Amino acid sequence: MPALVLLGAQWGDEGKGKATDLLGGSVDYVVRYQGGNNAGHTVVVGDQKYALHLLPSGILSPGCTPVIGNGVVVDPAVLLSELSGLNERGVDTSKLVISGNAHLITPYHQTLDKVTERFLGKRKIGTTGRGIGPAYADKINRVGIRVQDLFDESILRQKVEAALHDKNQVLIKIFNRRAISIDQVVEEYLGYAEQIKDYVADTTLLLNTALDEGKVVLLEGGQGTLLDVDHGTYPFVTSSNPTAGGACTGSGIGPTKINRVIGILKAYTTRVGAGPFPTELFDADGEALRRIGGERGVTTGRDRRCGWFDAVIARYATRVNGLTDFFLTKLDVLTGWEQIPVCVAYEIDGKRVEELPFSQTDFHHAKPVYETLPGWSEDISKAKTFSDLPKNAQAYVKALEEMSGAPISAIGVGPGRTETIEIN
Ligand code: 2SA
Ligand code: GDP
Ligand code: MG
Repeated sequence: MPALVLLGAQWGDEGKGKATDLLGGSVDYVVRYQGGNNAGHTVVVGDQKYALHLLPSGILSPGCTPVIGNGVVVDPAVLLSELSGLNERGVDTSKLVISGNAHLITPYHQTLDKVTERFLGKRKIGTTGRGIGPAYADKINRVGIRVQDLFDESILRQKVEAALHDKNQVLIKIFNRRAISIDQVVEEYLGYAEQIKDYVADTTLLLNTALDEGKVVLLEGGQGTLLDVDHGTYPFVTSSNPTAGGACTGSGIGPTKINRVIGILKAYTTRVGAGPFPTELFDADGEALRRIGGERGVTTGRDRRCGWFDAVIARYATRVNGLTDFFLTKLDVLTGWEQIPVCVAYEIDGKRVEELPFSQTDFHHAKPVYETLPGWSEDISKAKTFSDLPKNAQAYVKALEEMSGAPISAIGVGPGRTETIEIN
């Protein structure tokens, strides 16, 4: 059996955690391939709710091996506290495997993330402040520190020295901050080495060997398509590739091994952080979506911006990821609206546009063109099959499927594992 990818089709928080957990019972490995502890993936198992930031959601499926791939940036302090938090709740985390090639987030990355945002003022990205951007910048700049560097003190020291050479100048001269002590960073990070060494392996070899043996590997994305550094609403993006291509580079699994790419798609749209969002609502409907959908950042606690479903974005996600199918989530949240507007195209400078504009300026000026679909008032949270849904809810799903360009293979009607309608 080959590998499959599960990723966010919008601006993140579509319900990837729940979807991954749902598939966790039928796959052998769950791999995070990008991002870091900026992610917040919620999994609800019975009456227990878990918020995972860095660990793959598959950690909650006993038969599954969770893997942190080479494309992830790892904050070791967060890693250890997330592990001990799960252990205290009785979750076995001993099978976790971490790539030796994954890069480390250090305290100076967090400092730089925060001071840069402050410096940008009104133009800020609205990052999670976890040091994600600066850690990826160091990776690309070839002054990053990798997990494997923790196990050689002399190399670790040389790399921290190289990384801090310029940064301390920037901190002192531009941001008026104190210099960061090389000794302190080295000492702190050597302290993590002993605690994480048993988890570290060559994950690319491990995963490809598993695939050769017929095992199933699920690649779990963080954030979402429109937050991709190449394909998203740059510069209002994260600093990695949540899109399907990132699943290959961030895991070392070749594209020929992947036969399914699932886009997780919320029945409406949300975004956290700054940047364009054509269907954003600033009225009572937006407030109601936020309240009913519980739209609050899992990592930072920020209110998420809310708006109607945007089919232009969904079509774009189908295209840039080569999606095979969608999981539609949070349909239950729309229960009670008499009419539900859906954005089918944009109007830009008086012209109707069907595809996502490639120009940032055009996207900022895009006004949604809505079609209105009839809503439903019946409680759908107990629906088990598609035909259990009220006719108008069925029509809403079918309309979204048609507009989005890939079949919908599952529908979420509540946060719990069992609150899902599987189609086929
Ligand atoms: P960063 O920290 O450099 O990755 O921020 C850059 C942009 O990416 C957005 N981003 C996210 N958007 C949605 N969900 C994310 N995870 C958390 C959650 C977010 C939270 O699950 O709720 O708690 O605030 C996530 N992570 C990064 C971010 O808002 C910036 O727009
Ligand atoms: P992720 O980052 O994509 O994993 O999503 P988040 O966990 O940040 O946000 C999704 C939220 O929606 C979480 O609170 C989930 O428990 C919840 N959720 C997921 N699917 C559904 C659904 O079908 N219905 C409802 N009501 N909630 C859902
Ligand atoms: Mg999230």
